[in-house]
Amino acid sequence: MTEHTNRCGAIALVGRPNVGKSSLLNRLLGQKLSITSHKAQTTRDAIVGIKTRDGGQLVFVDTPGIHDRSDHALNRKLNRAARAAITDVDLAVLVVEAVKFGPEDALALRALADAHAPVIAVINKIDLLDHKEKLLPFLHGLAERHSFQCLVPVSARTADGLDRLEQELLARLPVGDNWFPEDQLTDCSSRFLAAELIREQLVRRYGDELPYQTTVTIERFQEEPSRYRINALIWVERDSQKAILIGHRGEALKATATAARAAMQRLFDTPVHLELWIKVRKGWTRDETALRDLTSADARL
Ligand SMILES: Nc1nc2c(ncn2[C@@H]2O[C@H](COP(=O)(O)OP(=O)(O)OP(=O)(O)O)[C@@H](O)[C@H]2O)c(=O)[nH]1
Ligand SMILES: [Mg+2]
Repeated sequence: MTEHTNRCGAIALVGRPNVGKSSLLNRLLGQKLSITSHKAQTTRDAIVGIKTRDGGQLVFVDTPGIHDRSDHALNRKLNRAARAAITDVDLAVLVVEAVKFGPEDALALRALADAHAPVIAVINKIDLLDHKEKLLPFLHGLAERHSFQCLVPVSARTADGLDRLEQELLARLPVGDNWFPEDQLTDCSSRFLAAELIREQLVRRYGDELPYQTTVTIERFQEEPSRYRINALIWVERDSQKAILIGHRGEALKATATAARAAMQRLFDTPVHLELWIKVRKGWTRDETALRDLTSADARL
């Protein structure tokens, strides 16, 4: 009986911004799916990543970082998206950074405790620890904050600890058939993923220069026999931001497009023709309606 047991369930990756939730997902999947950067609040929507292996299927939900800023409509939307993703999962992973635990980590833990999901604590970035002996007291402190299922130190960068994490996760999922075909990576549409890969370049290149992150919509996504033809719009708030993104003689925009196109070709495994345009729309990060219009167009399938 036991050797044929198959398990399947949803696992939310939750934590404050920048702890490495999306990096962890990509490393677990063995494929870059969710965008990452050194800037906080890179992930904006719940992203589903599916890992099928011997013994079952792990359906991960990467979530926006939970934070304590509610000044912008966008900030409120990110917290709502993270909390919504927690409500319906079989298991949650609280991702924290070794050896840091601050008010936003506490906020994320509280959201998980409120949702009554069983929680595994993952302590990421152990590769950065200069003194490994700092880890044990940190684990003890963490264990006192919540009755975690278990605590697993890992590094998304080096993959240290990830085999154990996967085993701990799978063992706690409900017995049942797989939800998705074994070769399916995500339920996100290719349009959505294309927009994300453009946004990744913007966050990485201009995260420090633009006062707030920009958004991207896909105007055209055509799957031709030999390539994908993609036209995308980058929305910014001011003409000065548009000028930064275009750069001298369009060089900056060209570099952004080239990098995004390369990432798309890797993910879609097909040649991509990409056209990027920039439009100015004032005040969208503060305006709930504009935000809905802009972010719903490229939602998942
Ligand atoms: N050294 C080290 N860096 C890591 C590790 N995991 C992630 N990072 C880095 O941490 C930064 C944030 O990673 P993300 O995966 O984007 O973090 P996130 O938690 O998804 O962030 P938000 O989407 O903003 O909530 C990036 O610069 C990563 O390269 C790790 O194990 N070790
Ligand atoms: Mg993320």
